[in-house]
Amino acid sequence: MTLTNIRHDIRNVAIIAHVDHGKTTLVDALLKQSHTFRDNQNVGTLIMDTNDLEREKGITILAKNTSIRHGDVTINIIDTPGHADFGGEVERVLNMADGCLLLVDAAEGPMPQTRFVLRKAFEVGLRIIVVINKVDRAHADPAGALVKIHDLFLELAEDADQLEAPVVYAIAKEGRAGTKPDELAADLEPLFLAILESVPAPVVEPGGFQMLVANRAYDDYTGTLAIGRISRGSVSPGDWIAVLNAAGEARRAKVVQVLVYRGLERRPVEKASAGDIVLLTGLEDIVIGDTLADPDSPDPLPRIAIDEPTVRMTFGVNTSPFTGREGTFSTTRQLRARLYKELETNLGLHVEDTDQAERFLVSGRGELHLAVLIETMRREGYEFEVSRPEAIIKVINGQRMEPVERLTVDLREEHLGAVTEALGKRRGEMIEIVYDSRGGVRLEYLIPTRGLIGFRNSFLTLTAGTGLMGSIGIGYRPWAGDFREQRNGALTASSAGTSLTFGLAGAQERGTTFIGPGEAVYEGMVVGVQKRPGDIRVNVCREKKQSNIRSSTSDIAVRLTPASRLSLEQSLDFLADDELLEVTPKHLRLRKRYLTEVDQSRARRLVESSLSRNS
Ligand SMILES: Nc1nc2c(ncn2[C@@H]2O[C@H](COP(=O)(O)OP(=O)(O)OP(=O)(O)O)[C@@H](O)[C@H]2O)c(=O)[nH]1
Ligand SMILES: [Mg+2]
Repeated sequence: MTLTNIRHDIRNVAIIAHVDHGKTTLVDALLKQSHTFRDNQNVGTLIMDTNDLEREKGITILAKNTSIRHGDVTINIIDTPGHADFGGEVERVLNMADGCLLLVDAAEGPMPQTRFVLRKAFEVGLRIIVVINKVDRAHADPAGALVKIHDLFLELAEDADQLEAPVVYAIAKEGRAGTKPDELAADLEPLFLAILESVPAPVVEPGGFQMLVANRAYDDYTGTLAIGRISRGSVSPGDWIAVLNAAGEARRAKVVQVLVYRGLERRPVEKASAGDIVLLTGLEDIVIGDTLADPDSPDPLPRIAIDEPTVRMTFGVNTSPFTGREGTFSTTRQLRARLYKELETNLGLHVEDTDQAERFLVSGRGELHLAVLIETMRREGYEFEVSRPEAIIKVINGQRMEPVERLTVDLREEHLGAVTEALGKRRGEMIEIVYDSRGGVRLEYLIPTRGLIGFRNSFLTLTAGTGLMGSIGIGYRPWAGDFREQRNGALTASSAGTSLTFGLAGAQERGTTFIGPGEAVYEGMVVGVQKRPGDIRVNVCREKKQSNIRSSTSDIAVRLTPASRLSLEQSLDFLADDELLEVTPKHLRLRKRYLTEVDQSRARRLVESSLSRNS
């Protein structure tokens, strides 16, 4: 008998890439071609993007498992999100895999998140298959993309072995792949072969049961599910195991069910062994990162390392005059409990109490990471208020340090001047500029995270909606110095009431309005943005004076420009330091932190007196 065993019947593969390079589309095709569905079953596209927000935004937010059969082999697949803000999801699940498919869009080439996920894959020691996807795109340049991927490998590989990676070309959307870009098979068989040949079959360590909890799910019938890959031994329903937590304590628990993934389903099994990816029920109070082990050999596995958050904001109890009207959950206790509960599964997130009982500091990996939490909570019925997102500044060895990102921008040459000027003002430092033959330019920047907060809106305006940008945190650098970015002033409601066409028309003479007629407003609510810096108060509830005399002009209907409604992310981008966003299940309302002029001047006096005291 050999001491180690190899599970030739299994391959565990993660799919990693920059956002939108086609991961979930490829999983669709892998599922369909492995006959997971009945022939007449209509499963649609982006099958794995199952939650509502993923469907609406067209992006993957949570990493998910599925499993297919190819011949005698079970291929466990882990789909991951490509957006940098959800990088924590990628870090969390890579330990379940032995290999990964690194997808790269043939037209875009490697992007910032390609670098991040490849580095993480190397760190975990995964074998990599490069998949150059979307070779059907108009400006696809598979050869050019491959050269850049090689450069990236040379830069990131930790040992020479890692430089060897097979390359497969694909059109995920059509479910086709091949080893040459212009000779694709009619199906994904070449990719299946590459997986079977290049992804190592799991090695089974001898010894008692051991598994790291990489994910957690919840089911009304079975309760909490602990998800992970068995690294040693085997497990069966009814087994007693030890749960080893972060504090190094062990407690005993009994496994009720052992489930494995089959396509989109979970199937109970009588036994699962090292190499299998399983879901275990019956274990309450499990935290991601815990080790489950044989009680006779309770050896903990290293907990999952996750990069630190870089952006934070406060979540507070709703203090607007409308508080308690629209949400089901609006108290400090409910808000606090919900935020801390999120930490159980959202590994990239931090939550802290503040010196004010009704405010919490929530830190994440980027604006979108926090925006998704806000949107999820409002859909659950919570109402609260949030402050402007800010970069997390640290003092390291007495020096003020701030998070810096590597930014990649693709734009048309005619927008180059405007964008480089805007990035320069935000302390961006250009490190590379590449012109292509079609009038496109790619820029690489190092830029403080601070400079990117609120930049996306202006970037889209500066490039007339044609620009692409992606960034990824690269760590802390010395503070790059102050910069002032002046937003135009807010139009704030001067009194409470219901907005009227006449009043809004008056406001529109001063700028753009965010609300339409017939909406409830309160004093200090931000109802629009004016054309220059400095807030102005407007009475959007003003009625037209009634007069008995019909004049030829007074009856001319007032024409309103439709309200320009801000989405959640646009609202977060818009916020100034002295403003808050009120979030309820029904509305997003921008407001001044201090609603009335009296409160504003009192707050200003307080700041001034504390400044003069400190000076
Ligand atoms: N032309 C072309 N488009 C593709 C191909 N594969 C995927 N797409 C399209 O690319 C877009 C993004 O695809 P997704 O599968 O959602 O990308 P993803 O990598 O899962 O994105 P995230 O999970 O958000 O990181 C979709 O509109 C797909 O239809 C392809 O081979 N060719
Ligand atoms: Mg996806």
